[in-house]
Amino acid sequence: MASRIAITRPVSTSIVHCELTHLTREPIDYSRAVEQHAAYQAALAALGCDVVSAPAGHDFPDAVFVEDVALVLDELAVMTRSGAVSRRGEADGVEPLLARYRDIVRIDAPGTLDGGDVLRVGRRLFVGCSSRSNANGIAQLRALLARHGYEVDAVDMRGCLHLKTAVTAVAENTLLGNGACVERSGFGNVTWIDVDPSEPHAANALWVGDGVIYPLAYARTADRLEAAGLALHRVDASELAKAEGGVTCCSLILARR
Ligand code: CIR
Repeated sequence: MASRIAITRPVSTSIVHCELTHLTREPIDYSRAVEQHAAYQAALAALGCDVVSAPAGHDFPDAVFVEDVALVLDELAVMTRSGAVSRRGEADGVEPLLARYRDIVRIDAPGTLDGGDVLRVGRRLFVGCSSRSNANGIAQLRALLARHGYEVDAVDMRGCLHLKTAVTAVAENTLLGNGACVERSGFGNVTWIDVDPSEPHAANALWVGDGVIYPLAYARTADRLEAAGLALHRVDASELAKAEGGVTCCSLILARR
């Protein structure tokens, strides 16, 4: 039995109707997206996760982006409330599965929060002030987690959908980021790796155990990560990238307790 569980969710047949904020709509090849998602699940398994799938939510175009519906910590899971109204029903398909592994608490109206806006660095949670996560949602998160010893810091960001579009953790206390979207000084005393300037969308990487799942599209930033000694598992994530999704978005990673 693996020490981690990765919760994923199938690509919805309605994915072409996904939310888009910063991208222009392009055709998405559903079969190709499904194949790429399967390869992503295989990468999670190769990195030591038991991969479990929540039931498909074909009525919800963005359901594959399961990261956004919850924040999972060792102590509990927080069901979020997306700032995108079209995504609010997604949680119903994931919560019963998550409840097998964690006690559940939730963000209530008028708060909004997307999991993609929450970056954990040890006991600090950085939360992007975005179109999806508002001040009330961030304040609720702070109140829910204070008793578990987490500090919650709101982070200003610009020009990107979620905080983790702009910055992700790639190793202990090590962040990969795009300084055009976030101020690196806001993240304290960490090792910071900049994306290559020619690859502004390259900051979304998924650190799992000893490896990092990373898109094939960003060769120059991949070179920087490998030069820093990181073991990359490269995946083709091009179809879901057209839906403004990256590699963190398609799973919830839980330590098995
Ligand atoms: C959305 O706009 O909600 C989806 N089309 C993409 C969500 C990507 N999720 C993430 O970055 N955590």
